[in-house]
Amino acid sequence: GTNRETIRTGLSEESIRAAFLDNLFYLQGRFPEVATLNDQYKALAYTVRDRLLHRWVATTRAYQKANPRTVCYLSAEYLPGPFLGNNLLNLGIEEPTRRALAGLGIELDALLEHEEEPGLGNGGLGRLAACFMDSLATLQVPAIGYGIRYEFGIFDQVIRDGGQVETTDNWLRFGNPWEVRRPAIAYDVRIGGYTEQTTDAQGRFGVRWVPNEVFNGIAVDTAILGHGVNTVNLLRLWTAEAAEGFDFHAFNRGDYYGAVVREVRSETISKVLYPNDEPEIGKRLRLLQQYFFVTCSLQDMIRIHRTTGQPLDKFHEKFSVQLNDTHPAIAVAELMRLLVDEHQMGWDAAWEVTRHTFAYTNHTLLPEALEKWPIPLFQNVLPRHLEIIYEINARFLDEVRLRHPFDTARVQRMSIIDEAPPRFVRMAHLACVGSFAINGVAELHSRLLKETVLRDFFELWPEKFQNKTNGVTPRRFVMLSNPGLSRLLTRTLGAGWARDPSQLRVLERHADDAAFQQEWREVKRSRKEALAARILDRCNVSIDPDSLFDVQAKRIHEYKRQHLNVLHIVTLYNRIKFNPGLDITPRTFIFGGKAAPGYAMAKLMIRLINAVADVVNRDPDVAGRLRVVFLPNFSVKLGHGLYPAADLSEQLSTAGKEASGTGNMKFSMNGALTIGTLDGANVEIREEVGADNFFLFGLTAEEVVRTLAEGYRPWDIYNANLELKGVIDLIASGHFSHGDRTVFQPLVDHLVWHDNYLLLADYAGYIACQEQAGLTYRDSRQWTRMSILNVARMGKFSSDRTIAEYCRDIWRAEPMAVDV
Ligand code: DL6
Repeated sequence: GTNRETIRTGLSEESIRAAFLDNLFYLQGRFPEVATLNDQYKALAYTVRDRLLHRWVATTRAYQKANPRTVCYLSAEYLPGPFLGNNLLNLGIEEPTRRALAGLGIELDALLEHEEEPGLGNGGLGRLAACFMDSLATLQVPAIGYGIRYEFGIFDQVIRDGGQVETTDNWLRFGNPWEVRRPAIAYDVRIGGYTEQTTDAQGRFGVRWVPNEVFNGIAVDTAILGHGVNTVNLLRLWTAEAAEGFDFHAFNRGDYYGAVVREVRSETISKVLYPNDEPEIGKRLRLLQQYFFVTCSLQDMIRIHRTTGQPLDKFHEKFSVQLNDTHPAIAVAELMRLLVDEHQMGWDAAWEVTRHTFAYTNHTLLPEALEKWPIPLFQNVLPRHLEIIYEINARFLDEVRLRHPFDTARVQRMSIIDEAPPRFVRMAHLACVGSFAINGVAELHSRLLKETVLRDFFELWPEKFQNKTNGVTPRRFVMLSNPGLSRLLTRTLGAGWARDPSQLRVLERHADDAAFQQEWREVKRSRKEALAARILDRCNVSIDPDSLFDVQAKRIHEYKRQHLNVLHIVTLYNRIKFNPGLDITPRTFIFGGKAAPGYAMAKLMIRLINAVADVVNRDPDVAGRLRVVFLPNFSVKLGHGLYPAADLSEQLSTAGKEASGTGNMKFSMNGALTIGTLDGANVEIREEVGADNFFLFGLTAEEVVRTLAEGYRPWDIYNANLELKGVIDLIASGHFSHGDRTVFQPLVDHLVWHDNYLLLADYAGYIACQEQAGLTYRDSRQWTRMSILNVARMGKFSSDRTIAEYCRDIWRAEPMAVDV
């Protein structure tokens, strides 16, 4: 007896099984005997989505009624990871679902494994946006995440002959059961053309923008359910389409083909994610993408605001809009345009609304990563916005001059326009001028922002500057990825820790308890075995679960220094070769991460890792002591298996370069110890877990600056440290490249002559610290104690804490419970 109601919403095993069969039959025209794995996956996904929609409608109704203040997160990237497992977890129906499927002879884990995740981001910035969406819903804060529905996300990485090869990520190939397309929610997006002065009937001047292209942005929605609550917030991603009937000129001339080609062009806007974690200087399509999703999102907010019956000069009371880095910073000019040109608001009133609407998060100090657009390109794509930016800038620079008379250098430095030919629009400056709050993503980063890249702005508006240390969601990164640890935590502490991770502190009492330690090690051991099985399957390398799993997983970048890790591996290799009986802690080094396709040095680093792996893994002299694995195509999903299995987490960035890091948090929350520099959030992690439970090495950010200023000479270090010299010479000799001395020469030359990221300066300290870590690992009681204390003290790094701070200090947003 399963009625319609329970088929759509029921949470019992029987309802879920009936719903699954119903969806298999009516949505896909399949029955169990012929259903493929993908059919089964989709039938289950739709079953879960029905249960989300139920809560989604309830949430929308509640928001419509109460008209709460709403957070809008504007981000060009989201990396949500697979949805199925997370939604089952947040609905609390994993067990009945498992049983419902088992009754049909289907294994839930096979369906979970089948899901292809949306790789709509490059790394930390996109994953942070996804953690924030999870926490906003869990904290029951009304919020919308706006972004781009890229048809092709981050490329798939294949390792061929030791090097990275990119293949297209076709994540929509088998359809995406989680999204709901909303053809009725569509907005015009104009591009190019020119502007002209207008006069209305009352004789008032205005500006008309005559574009030379118009296309549409269509909303595609995904429900984001909080954990253990009914709140479902919206992730609204825009997809581009040809505007119906726009190209009537072509049609009138009978140019059917031309019109269709235009359609192809407009759809390329949301076609592919730029795979670089640094800006694409001068890439017209990238600017189009940014403007495209920003204008659709702001038009959508204005539409929503108007349904409340409130006037537009109260827009900033309804919405708080967070700019996730400068990618959406054009929003400052676009909101001005919408208010002034389209809604006839006066400039001053519009500016009051605009500067109270936006807040800006900076995610990098790297000067090469600060976005700027050449004026000729900008003018060509967004002529009206350039005029608006000039006006904003003129008024802003008057304010600077008033405050600092005669300081023309300062005016030039702060201008939104960089006057160096061909002249550029500086997006970070636009974001600072148009925002009421500016924040960095870890204490150190926020301090350095104020002292370096945004110093002038800090001097002008100190009250705007804040810090919001990043966090990660313990639902996905502990409960979902590490069910064994979660069960142990819940058995020991009760179930409250995932929502209130300060409760984890109680674990400190068990840190020395032998029986508890034993259970702790068994959990870690089982995750290491699972990872070993996956690595055998994927990479055909067998690894020993008793060895120390030493893991570095993140984008490949010189500043993140994966090659410093390699120098350590080769150091150990040399030590064993010179001293075959050497008694060292057996280690398995595991790497994961993608390199930007155009970043030659990063690709060479991947080549080096694989080359060293090849030689080390084949050398019987080091067998049983050293293993090296490069896990291809790192993703959120692979992370689920990696964080819980790690013993040691490598966080090696040159101090002052990593804004925060969030992988560092995921590892430590799963009981890995960190070896790291005083950089980004490492500083705060060490503060929380205690200096005794963290392997620290390396120069401080201040020492890095001083060392470089004093005329750094890596060549001298190379010559002074015989062991280091031996390592570098071995790489240069062709030992890892079949005798070819040219392959790694650019990397080696760079290290001994330039070494901008100070690997050689930090080498000796790193090696000594690694030795300490290796020795500590042998004392399994000591290691386990440190591991327990890490987990016990990582509560601060839940993204719930981060979001609560944003709500309190920036967004002035409050929770609102939803009933179903
Ligand atoms: O804030 C999230 C994440 C930080 O944890 C990383 O340290 C930082 O490198 C990353 N920043 C970027 C830069 N993108 N841009 N622009 O991805 O942000």
